[in-house]
Amino acid sequence: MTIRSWDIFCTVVDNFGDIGVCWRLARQLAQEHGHAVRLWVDDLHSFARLAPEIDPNASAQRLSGVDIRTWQPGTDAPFAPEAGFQPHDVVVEAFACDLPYAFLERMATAPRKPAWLNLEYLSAEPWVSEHHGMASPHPRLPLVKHFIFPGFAHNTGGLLRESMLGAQRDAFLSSPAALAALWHRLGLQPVGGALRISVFAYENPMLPTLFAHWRDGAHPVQCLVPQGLAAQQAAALLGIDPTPGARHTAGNLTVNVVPFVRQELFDELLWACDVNFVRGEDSVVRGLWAARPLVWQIYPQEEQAHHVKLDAWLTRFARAGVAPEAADAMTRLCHAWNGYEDYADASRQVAAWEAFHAQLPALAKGVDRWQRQLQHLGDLAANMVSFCENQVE
Ligand code: TRH
Repeated sequence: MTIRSWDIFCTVVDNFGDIGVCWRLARQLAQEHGHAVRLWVDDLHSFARLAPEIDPNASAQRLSGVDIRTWQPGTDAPFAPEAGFQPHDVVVEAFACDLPYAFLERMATAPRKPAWLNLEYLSAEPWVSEHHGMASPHPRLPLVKHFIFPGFAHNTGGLLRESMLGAQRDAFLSSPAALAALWHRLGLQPVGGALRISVFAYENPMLPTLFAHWRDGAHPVQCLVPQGLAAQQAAALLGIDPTPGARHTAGNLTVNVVPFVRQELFDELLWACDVNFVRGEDSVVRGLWAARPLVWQIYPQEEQAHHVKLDAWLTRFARAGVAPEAADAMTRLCHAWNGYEDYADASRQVAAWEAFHAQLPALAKGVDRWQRQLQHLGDLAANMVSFCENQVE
């Protein structure tokens, strides 16, 4: 079927990953494919953190070529026929947020039934390839939903990646003025010769150990902590404010609390650092595209289900042609950072950092190699367009 327009429904469960992914997808479909995109969001306050132009009180607004509307899950009234709008060519329910029944009825009775996609959470697990594209008929209405699984392997939806991202990164890295502008925006002075580390994380029991080790270590470390959970933890530890501009220096460690910046600037922060601690679903992908050594704090799930996901991801990294010692160092530090039992002891945590630090050049090469391979999967937005064009009647 021919595709020209999209409805994307997003609910903000917690944090920024849901809206982060939906906003990226919506912008890309509008800007790179020229499609009409209507993005339905239930929490504009979270959204405004990533895109400060968003008016949190406006029920309809337009930004970056995307038509942004508010909705409340479970409320049918705004989607009744009297509301007067037709569903677009493709309807995406992001992360299994249930569509309002009134909207589903509109889809079922539309002159041309839309393609209906459920965009799933990201996982590197092998089963994802088998489930990507699966169809599920609605129990009552004449509609079929298809499941789109982003992923790190062929036969998945791939990963979101803007077509100009590589060129933007190269331009940024070759421009001292762009780098200086970033430091200015973040409100900090770079510490000469320091290993620059960004820490975007949930509260993490290993943080005090790392801080103490970096403070007493042989190499200067400048640690940039975006405002939020990790900054609150860092500030409480160091006796500073958890607000942007706060700074602490002790021994060889400097910690800067930096502002939570618009989504595009977050990429610049990752490009400008030597090591990036990332979290959740969207920033781990941005960390990969930054092609720097990265440490992933995966979103915690019940019964340690997230450990299986993390290990699947680490296995894929190890198979991407990276030096075995580097892959092993990455695994150790990710295990320690994600609270694996083997790393409960501070001395094992420090050893994991030291092993990672010793492998930084090999890790940089390995991540760069993997991210180049991952680009061959095509990007998720383009893959979703072609899925609808080729596989949905
Ligand atoms: O905020 P998160 O922890 O989101 C989580 C995860 O995605 C998790 O898988 C999901 O289940 C849960 O939400 C509901 O981490 P994530 O996914 O990296 O999202 C953060 C977003 O914030 C990402 O789009 C990058 C963006 N960001 C900025 O725009 N500016 C910033 O300064 C920072 C630090 C992040």
